[in-house]
Amino acid sequence: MSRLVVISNRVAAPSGSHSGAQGGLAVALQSALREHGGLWFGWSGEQTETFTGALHETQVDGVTYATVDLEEQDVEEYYEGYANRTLWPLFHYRTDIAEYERSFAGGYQRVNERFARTVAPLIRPGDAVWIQDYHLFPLGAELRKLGVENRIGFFLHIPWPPRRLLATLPGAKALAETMFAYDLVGFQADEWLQAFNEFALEDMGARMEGDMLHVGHRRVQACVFPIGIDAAEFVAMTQTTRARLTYRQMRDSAVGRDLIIGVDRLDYSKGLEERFQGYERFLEAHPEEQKEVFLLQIAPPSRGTVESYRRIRASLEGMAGRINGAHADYDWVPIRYVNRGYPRDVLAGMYRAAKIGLVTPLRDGMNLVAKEYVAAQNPDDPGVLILSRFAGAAEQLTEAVLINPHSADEMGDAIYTALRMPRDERIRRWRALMDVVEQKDVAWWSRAFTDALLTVEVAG
Ligand code: GDG
Repeated sequence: MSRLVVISNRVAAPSGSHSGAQGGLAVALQSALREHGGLWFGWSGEQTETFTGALHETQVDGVTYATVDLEEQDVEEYYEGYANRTLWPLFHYRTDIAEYERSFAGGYQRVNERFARTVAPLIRPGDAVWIQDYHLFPLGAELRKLGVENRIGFFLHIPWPPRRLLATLPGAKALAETMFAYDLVGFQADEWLQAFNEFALEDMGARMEGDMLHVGHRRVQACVFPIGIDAAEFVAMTQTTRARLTYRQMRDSAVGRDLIIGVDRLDYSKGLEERFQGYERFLEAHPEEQKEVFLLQIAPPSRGTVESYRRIRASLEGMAGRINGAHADYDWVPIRYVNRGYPRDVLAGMYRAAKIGLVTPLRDGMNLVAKEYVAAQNPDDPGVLILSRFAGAAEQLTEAVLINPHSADEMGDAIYTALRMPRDERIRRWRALMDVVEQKDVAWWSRAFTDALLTVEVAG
C-alpha cells in the first residue's frame, strides 16, 4: 500500500491518540497518515534570520512529522503577505482589500520552492502526496520540476473565486496553471469547482474530456470533497463533565432567555458586522422580544499582524458597544461579545445551550461551526441553524434556515422565525442536517480524497 505524504503550511502537533484538544482536520489527517503510514511536512512556526532547510523530525505511531523554520522575510512576504493579504481576501471576494505587491508574490514563490527542495528528498517512489490549501498552490509544480513523478493531489479549503475576480490578480493564469501539476484537485463545494472549471475553459484554453480537464500535455481531475467534522466525537463531547457544566452555566446565566450563538475566528469573511446588524434589526422590529433573547458571539482574534484584521476588530468592538448602549437595560445586555477562545468541550456545551446557531459568513469555503452546532444539539429539543447561502456548507445543509447575510431584514426575520419554530419542525430539520453531518464526516472526507488520489488515472 502507498505511503501518504501530507504537506500543509503548518503541521499539527503529533498526538498518539485521538485528542479532544485538536481540531477535526488534524485528527483526520493524522488518522489517514497512521492508516497509510507516512509523513506530514510543513512550517514549524519558527523564524530564523536565514533559511537553512534543516528538518525537525519526530515519529509518533509510525508517522513522521517533519518541519522546517522559515526566514523572517519569508513569513512577512509568503504567509502574512501573499497568503493572507493577497490570496485570502481575493478568494473571499474582497478585491477592495486584496494587496497586489510584487514582493509578496516573490516571497510566496520562494517559499514554495524552498518547501519543494526540502521535502522532495523525503518522498519515496510510490508515495501519494497530498498538498493542503492556498499557501501552497505552486508546490506541486515545483516538485514536478525536481523530477517528482508521484501521484500528487491538492485540496483547497477556501472558495475558488469567479473568473472575472481572479483575473484581477497579477499572474492569475500562471497561478491557475500550477493546478495542472496535480493529478487530482479537490474543492469544498460545487460552486468553487464550477468557478475553477470556467477559468480553465475560458481563460486558459483548457478542454474537458469526460471528467478530466486538459491543458497542453497536462490533465487534472477536479472534484468536490466537502470536508466534515468528527461528528461522533463531537456528540460524545457534549456529554463530558465540562460540556455539561458549561451547558448548565449558560442556562443559568440566561435566566429563561433564549441564547443565540455565533463562534468564529475574528475574520472579515465571517460576516460579523452584518450579523450584528441583522440581530439589531430583529430587536428593532420586535421590541416585545427585547430581554427575551441575547446573542453570545465568541470571536477569538486571528492574524492580528494584518491591518485589515485590526480594523474589523475595532469596528466590531464599536458596533457591540453601540448596540448595547442603545438597547441594554440594567438587567439585560443584548450582545455578549467575547474576544477569546475556549476549549472544544466548552464550545460543545455552549452550542447545545443555544436555541439558534447564527452562521453568517459573506464567503466561506465550507464552515465547520455550522456542522459542530448541529452535532451538539439535543435530539429531543434541537436548536435551529441559521446559515448563510454563501458558505460552502449551504450546498449540503439545505434544511438549515438559509439566508442572505447582506440583508439585515432577512436575517432579522429568520431569527424571529427560528425562535418560534415548532418543536416537530425543529426535529425534522435537525434530523436531516444531522444525517449529512454524520454521513459526510471528516473520516469520510479524507478517505474519499485519498481513495480518489490512489485511483485517478495518471498521464504516462
Ligand atoms: C477554513 C475555511 C473551512 C473557533 N473558535 C474557537 C474554536 N474555533 C474552531 C471552530 C471550528 C474552527 O475553529 C473554524 O473552522 P471554520 O470552518 O468555521 O473556519 P476557518 O477557520 O476559516 O477554516 C473554512 C475550514 O478551513 C476547513 O476546511 O471549513 O471554510 O475558511 O472548528 O470550532 N475552537 C476552539 N475554541 C474557540 O474559541 N477550541
